[in-house]
Amino acid sequence: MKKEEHISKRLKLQPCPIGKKGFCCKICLMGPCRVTKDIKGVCGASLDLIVARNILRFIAGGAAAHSGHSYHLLRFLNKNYPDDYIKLKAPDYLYRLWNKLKIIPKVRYEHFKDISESLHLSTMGVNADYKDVLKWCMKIGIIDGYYGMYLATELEDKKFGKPEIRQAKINLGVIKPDKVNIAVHGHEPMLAQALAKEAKKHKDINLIGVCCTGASLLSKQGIPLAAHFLLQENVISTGLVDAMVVDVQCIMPSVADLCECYHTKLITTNEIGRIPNALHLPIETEAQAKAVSKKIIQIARENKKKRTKVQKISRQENNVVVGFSEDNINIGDLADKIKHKEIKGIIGVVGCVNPRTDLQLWSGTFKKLSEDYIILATGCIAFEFGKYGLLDGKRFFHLGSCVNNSRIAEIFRRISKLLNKQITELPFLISCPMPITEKSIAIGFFFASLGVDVHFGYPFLISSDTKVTHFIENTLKNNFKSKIFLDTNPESFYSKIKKGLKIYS
Ligand code: BF8
Repeated sequence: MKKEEHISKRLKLQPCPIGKKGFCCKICLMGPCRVTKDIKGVCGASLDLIVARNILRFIAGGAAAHSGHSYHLLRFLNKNYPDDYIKLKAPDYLYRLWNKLKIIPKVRYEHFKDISESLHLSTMGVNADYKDVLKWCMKIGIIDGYYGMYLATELEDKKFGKPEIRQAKINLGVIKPDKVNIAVHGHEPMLAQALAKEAKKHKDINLIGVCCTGASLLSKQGIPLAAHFLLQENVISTGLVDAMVVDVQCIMPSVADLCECYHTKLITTNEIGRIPNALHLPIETEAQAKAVSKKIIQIARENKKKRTKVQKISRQENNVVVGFSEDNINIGDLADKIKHKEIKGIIGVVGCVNPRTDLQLWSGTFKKLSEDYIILATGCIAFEFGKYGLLDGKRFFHLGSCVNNSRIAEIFRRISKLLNKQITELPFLISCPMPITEKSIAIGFFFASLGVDVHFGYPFLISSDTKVTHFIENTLKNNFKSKIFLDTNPESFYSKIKKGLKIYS
């Protein structure tokens, strides 16, 4: 079968309806067990236990990715972080609560052990108490927030600078036919930043971003962002991209297939991110990043001569305002607006753009909600807002990549401090309307631990009426004063949120 045909067939794959609900246990080889409320797994695991374990394993995957990101940065920069990192970053009252609940790591690098333990306890025959498993979900959510997102954001800001507010361009139109186009894709900025520095010296080089490596360059240097997750294949199928340089996370294995259909040279740069037939140029130090950047420019320049299949696909370009952070957004003004009820609240819209959802409808929903709410956006969904002309820096604020969700948490923390309230007492909401990855679920649990209600718009293992659903919608409130809820219908979500936050409480 031709590769192009294979790609179109992929899009028709339907998800397993049982797995989608979280009702499938494939932790041991007596299964996979497809359980119901009445039928337990072969080992006797109940539906609730299986759903809870599946959620925990999802969050562990997300926290491992974010913590791996910050660990790679620490290694690259030859740095360490304080043992009491969470104590330094979290509000005191939350730190005391988490301490009481015994859900925070205390020893340096203990978070990796906790992620490992979460896999251990959710393996067959260890923890059979679904409520305790869900407590671990909160613990790993906190780890994701601080040892993943906060730490990565802080290290990146210190090394590569804080974002600056500026006009910039996004979408496939930033790929220039007359230039050598090099796309950087993934999440970690170490090689991308070195390449950005090097590319500046060459007039014929057009550096463009994809996904969160791109969102990070966009917010810090205004480097054009060509695509979010869903458009990554389109970047290659323009036939204009001479090298695609990838690091880790959200790189579809299909990009390798597409690079075989076009002239694009695929280059992997992280030791854990290998792709068959790609050129592997791993970097671990600044000197290596510099040397590899020079080499990539040479390779891409040579490769431009091999362009054969330039496609006439729509390559739109959108103007956006980017570069917001917890330091340059007007926190005092936001606090005042909340206090005087000039806005109904702030919604952090985070995460991915899932092709199984209606992207346009969700974007339209947040556009309507922006009449009453300030919208803080990160990651792929921020790109999607930019496509619809919403990233104006007035009602919609672009805060960077997905690890930069810590900026949203920090803005919530600072506003609550200014208003002398707890985070949970203020009209804040996190919405992840179109999640794809494990990371987006981990992010949701992190915000729930801060006392913020969290909305998911696509069923991720909590789609049905189980005790787990009830627990995360109701029992979380006892300790964390937050809830995690599902609403897959943009219209019903809109009409509920329109009335004001905490409507679900
Ligand atoms: O971390 S929004 S598809 S690119 S996971 Fe991935 Fe989702 Fe995009 Fe960035 Ni975040």
